[in-house]
Amino acid sequence: MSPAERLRDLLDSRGETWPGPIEHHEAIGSTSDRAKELERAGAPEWSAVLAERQTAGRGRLGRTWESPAGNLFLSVVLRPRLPPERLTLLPLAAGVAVAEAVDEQGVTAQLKWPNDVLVGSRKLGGILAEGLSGSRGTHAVVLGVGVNVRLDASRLAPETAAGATSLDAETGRPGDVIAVAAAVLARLRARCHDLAAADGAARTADAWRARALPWWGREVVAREGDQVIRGVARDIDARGGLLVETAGGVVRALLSGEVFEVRAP
Ligand code: BT5
Repeated sequence: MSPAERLRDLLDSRGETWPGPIEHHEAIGSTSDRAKELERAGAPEWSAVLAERQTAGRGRLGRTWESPAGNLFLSVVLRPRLPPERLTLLPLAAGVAVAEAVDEQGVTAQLKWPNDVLVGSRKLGGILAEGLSGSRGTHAVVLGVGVNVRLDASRLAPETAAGATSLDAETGRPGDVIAVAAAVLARLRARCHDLAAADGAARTADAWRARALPWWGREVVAREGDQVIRGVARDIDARGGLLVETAGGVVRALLSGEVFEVRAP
């Protein structure tokens, strides 16, 4: 049975018959680049691309996602029919889905705004949400998910390895990439469905908060574009923006960028 067939079978047995085509590649540049190509060619929503390894895996802001074999590299074409203020919650919903999928493997992950999936202070996975003006006149999003499943840390740059973890390192068991893919896809559909519900924004924000690093009230440095903002992390807002209270009590809502905790020396 091919990996794509096995993935479909696993989804079927979860009662989650997959509505789109699933492509599997032994090696590819980036599953998200391939998913964008498919989107442009008019591929249906929920088209999924899976690869055993990537040769040009991408993180956010031009960074690299190191992608040796044995790990999950998955991208999905979405055409969410959501108002703009709710669309910004999609990466957070995806983070919740990945954390839930990882839970199934017996690993408790925490989410760091906007898109890191961490165990302790180490990165288990990441999410890359890229918006496109869709080929069908709608807005499309390609959601890329990377999760370290069976990670040979010697295949990573030393500075990446120092901050990375994997399911096998956390559980002491060799992980099954296709089973993790099935869990991520099933959870992702459920979370996207939830996000579209009447109270979806609040539900998604609550689900994200429940799995977020407990940073609230702590001092952070955030970066949004060229701007550096120092303050106290307060919460996320209804759009998934990070609320940082700066000097003088002014609360800023960041919609993109990244944030670091300022640790006492
Ligand atoms: C992310 O970026 O965390 C989003 C990663 C998304 C990867 C998926 S894989 C499938 C799909 N196809 C793609 O081409 N991409 C998506 P960011 O927040 O920018 O984090 C990148 C940083 O994480 C790097 O600068 C490294 O420090 C670190 N890093 C890189 N590879 C890693 C790995 N395998 N495990 C843990 N950390 C890693």
